[in-house]
Amino acid sequence: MSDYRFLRACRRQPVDMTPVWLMRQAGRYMAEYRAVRAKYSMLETIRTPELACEITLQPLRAFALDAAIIFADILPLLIGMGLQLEFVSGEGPVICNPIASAADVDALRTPPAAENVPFTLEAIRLVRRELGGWLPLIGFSGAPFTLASYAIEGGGSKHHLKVKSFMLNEPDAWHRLMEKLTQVVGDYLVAQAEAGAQALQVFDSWAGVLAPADYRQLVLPYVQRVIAQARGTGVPVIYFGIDLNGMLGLLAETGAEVIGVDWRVEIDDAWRQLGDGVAIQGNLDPALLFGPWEQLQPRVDNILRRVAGRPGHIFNLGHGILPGTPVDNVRRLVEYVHERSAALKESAS
Ligand code: 1CP
Repeated sequence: MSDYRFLRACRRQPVDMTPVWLMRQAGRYMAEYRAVRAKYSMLETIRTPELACEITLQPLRAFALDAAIIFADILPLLIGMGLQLEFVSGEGPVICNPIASAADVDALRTPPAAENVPFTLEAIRLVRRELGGWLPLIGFSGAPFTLASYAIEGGGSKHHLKVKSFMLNEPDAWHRLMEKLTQVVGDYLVAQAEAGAQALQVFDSWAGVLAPADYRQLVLPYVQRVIAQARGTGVPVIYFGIDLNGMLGLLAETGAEVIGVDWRVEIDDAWRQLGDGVAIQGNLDPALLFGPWEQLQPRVDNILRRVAGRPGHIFNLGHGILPGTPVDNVRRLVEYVHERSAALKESAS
């Protein structure tokens, strides 16, 4: 049995205090990160295991976090499949040759992770060596739908109209695309666990743009397959998306041990809908970190009060930490979640 607070919470075992980590905890809000990125491009930092390792460790040195997450991105996986990805500064990711037809789907390759993204697997091995027994390491992948969305839209999107049109107009090609992504994502998750990742998070950031019936029919079966494959390695799996609060009952069917929730739902309400079979991660609005501590603290208390010490809560934000987030609030948040949750447990026993 693991002694790491984070892994115990994933398995809904009791903990001494609530574990906390932050999605995108390595990133532009940290001066240390900006210093590395001033010298190397996004893809260079991801493709150089020593740099990815260094960036992974930066937030752990600065804050009392309970887990590391490997520094990488969900999108480089698409490069080996045949898509030309660039990170354009100030604009985000861009794919120069997005998928527009069934023939484009059929031309996609499905290389194994060891060939496609060996640098991230090596970075995982490096980080594990550096961490020793200090903290557990989370690996991650984009989920098939969210990757399909980038592959078809060619970047971020407001209405996700191209991906939705493709689903409707090319139903056979849609399933072939999801099959290919499922194969690549499943293999990537397993390879990360084999390289040393002790938990795996599946980011389905944009699945919430779909109606529940479409999610169930066109997306959920693929999510279930990648999660079953990942869980076959024995490590806990976290499934995360935003705007999924209208389909929490369905998320309990993904097979993930932990479900990540955004901030548009009260955490106890979300947990009631998810049921007793899963742990929960979230759900602080990342924008709250821009306010004064006096505003932030009662909102953190609200989450802890609603969880009421129930085993299986991992404190996190409801989406990634935003560039410009005041570092002092991050430090204070992490310390406060530990102190307050420990005190609540003390007074309850
Ligand atoms: O330095 C920079 O300006 C690059 C910003 C950046 C960073 C720090 C990007 C570009 N990716 C990352 C790293 C990253 N991406 C991590 C690192 C590990 C960590 O510390 O948490 C992770 C987990 C991701 C995952 C990711 N990338 C997601 C899923 C999570 C989410 O926020 O929903 C998504 C959607 C992406 C795509 C992506 N990559 C980068 C940006 C700016 C985006 C989002 C673009 C969009 O809004 O469509």
